[in-house]
Amino acid sequence: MEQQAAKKRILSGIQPTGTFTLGNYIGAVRNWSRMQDEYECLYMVANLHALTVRQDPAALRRQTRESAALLLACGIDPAKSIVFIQSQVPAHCELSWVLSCCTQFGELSRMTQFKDKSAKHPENINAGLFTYPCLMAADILVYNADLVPVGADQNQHLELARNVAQRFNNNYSPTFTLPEGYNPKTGARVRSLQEPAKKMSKSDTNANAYILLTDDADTVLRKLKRAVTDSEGAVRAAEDKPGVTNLMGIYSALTGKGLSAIEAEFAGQGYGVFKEAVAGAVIDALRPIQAEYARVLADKEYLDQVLAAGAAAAGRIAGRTLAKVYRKVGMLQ
Ligand code: ATP
Ligand code: LTN
Repeated sequence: MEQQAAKKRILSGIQPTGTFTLGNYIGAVRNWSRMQDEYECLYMVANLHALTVRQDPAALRRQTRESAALLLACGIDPAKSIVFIQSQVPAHCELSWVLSCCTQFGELSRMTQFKDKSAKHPENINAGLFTYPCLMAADILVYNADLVPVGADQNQHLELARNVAQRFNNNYSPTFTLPEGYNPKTGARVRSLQEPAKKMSKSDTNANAYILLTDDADTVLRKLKRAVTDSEGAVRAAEDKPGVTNLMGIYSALTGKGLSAIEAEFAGQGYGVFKEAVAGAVIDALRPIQAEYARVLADKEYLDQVLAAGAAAAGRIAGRTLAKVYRKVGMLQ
């Protein structure tokens, strides 16, 4: 019998810093569920990464469970993929230390997320925020992931993970797979509805800037009606029309229609009609997710069992890589 080629492996993660936004969904999570049949997938809730910004402990605990439930509601099937909580697999932190010793201060200083988040939280520029990419590299490399599906904002961190992996392989011996990023064709960077120069972010202080996966139909419509556009009044994608172009991107990602088809569809119509159509597409996409989310959250035992099995399965793979790394760098066995 012909031997079946091993499936390539995927690892990705999302922080439990709030309810997922439409940006998280279109840029990342939606693609995760689509990749489950073709790849061996591991998806985690990155609760250790969330600590880089001050969190309320009780809220963090709740949001961690809710994030896991949302992953399942977005179509991630624990029968196909390993779903787990980052802090429940200690090998991530252990490998992170080793990798941080293979990462240069200068490399970390160039990370735009570090610069953005330091500017946003000047009172709490902690060491974890700075070494965040080392932990993210450990998340990926501890599983020797081939592919990492993320939104475009994470590409710089991924590039750093590749560089660190390569450096480790050169300094010791071939150990880590060099991971490739995977961005969706549309929606890799969904923008804030209020400040389209910025990305849509679940921790934005202005609730009108994002659509949450749990927003009801009225809220979705209201937020889209308030979305910042421009005075031209034409549905047309252009660099100097970031607000309208962003809404077209959302509509395109959810309906599969191309940008020129969308321009044709709304030719001669104002933003009001267009925004209602975008709202309709968003509401249709969220309806099944919200129903499934309510169901999963209500079944505490099921979620606990999925997460326990996920942590055990992930821990087995991660433990093997860590043992190899410790041996190679000279830790006493
Ligand atoms: P925070 O506001 O706490 O920084 P976030 O909304 O940026 O959170 P993350 O948990 O950092 O979300 O990211 C989870 C995944 O969602 C990542 O793959 C990231 O690239 C993707 N993502 C986040 N925001 C967007 C966006 N606006 N457009 C497309 N993808 C996004
Ligand atoms: N840094 C990512 C979340 C994240 C991640 C990962 C993504 C943590 N570890 C490993 C992919 C692979 C973010 O979305 N901000």
